[in-house]
Amino acid sequence: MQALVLIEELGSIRAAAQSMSLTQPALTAAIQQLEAELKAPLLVRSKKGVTFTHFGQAFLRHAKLMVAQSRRAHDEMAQLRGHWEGTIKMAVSPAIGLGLLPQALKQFTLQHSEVKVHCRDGLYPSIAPVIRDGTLDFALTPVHRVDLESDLVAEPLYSSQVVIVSGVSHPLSRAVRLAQLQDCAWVLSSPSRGPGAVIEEAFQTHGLGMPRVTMLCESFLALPAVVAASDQWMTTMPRILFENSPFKDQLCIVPIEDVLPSPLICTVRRHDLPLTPAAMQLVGWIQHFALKRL
Ligand code: TSU
Repeated sequence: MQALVLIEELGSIRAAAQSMSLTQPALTAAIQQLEAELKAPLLVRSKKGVTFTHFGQAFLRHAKLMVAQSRRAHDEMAQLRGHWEGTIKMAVSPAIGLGLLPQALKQFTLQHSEVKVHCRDGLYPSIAPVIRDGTLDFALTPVHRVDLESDLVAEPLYSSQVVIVSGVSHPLSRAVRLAQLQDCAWVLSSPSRGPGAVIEEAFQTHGLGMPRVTMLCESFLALPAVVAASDQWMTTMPRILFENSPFKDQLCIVPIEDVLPSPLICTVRRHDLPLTPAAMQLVGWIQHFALKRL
């Protein structure tokens, strides 16, 4: 199962075998044995590489969950014995990555330097599949609680402050009402249901119909640069991202007086996968710094 997960992650049987310190023929034989047991082909090998069959894809969903569960079980047993080791896998929104995470990680690693932390960018709902398949222990991301899928749980941390941002020479960079921005071209930083689409909600609340979205830029590294380079686009971003942007000189906050939605940042995890003690401690530090902000 571990091998199948690695084959998908690394894209080849050879790379998976190498990462498991096995020879390629040994790994191929193990997979053939599994295929015989399951009476179904899992992989198609060709000169171009390896792909998963329909059976393989179905089996991979179980394999991912079991591999992740087994990692958590080992980590939890070690941590309960007082050996603080293992891995925490998480995703964070940009506001968390720039705000609470650095302080929380500093405190956490002072106590538990042997626990590895894997951290990646991610927003709900795009991140939901990798929480669901067990790849991630949790994500720190805005969620509309009414919108949360039933196999996940969300615990609120704090509300993120959103600002509307344009390039300094955008003709409407000094606008004060949302209605003035009705004909603007918008760059969204996430699809609908994600926090990058708050402008859709804001327009609806103010009876303005839908904003004219001309670009979806899901990279928060590229977003400030893209908007700074043009006098055409408006976007929304967490205030902390604007404040820390290397393009801040070429950007400005549009001083809109209408109230904008404040996405509620939550800890999101599978409802049936409790956090390991180490993951709980890291979340505890994040909650600690979130409370200090209130
Ligand atoms: S954040 O999730 O709070 O970082 C966030 C991202 C994007 C937008 C608002 C808030 C537009």
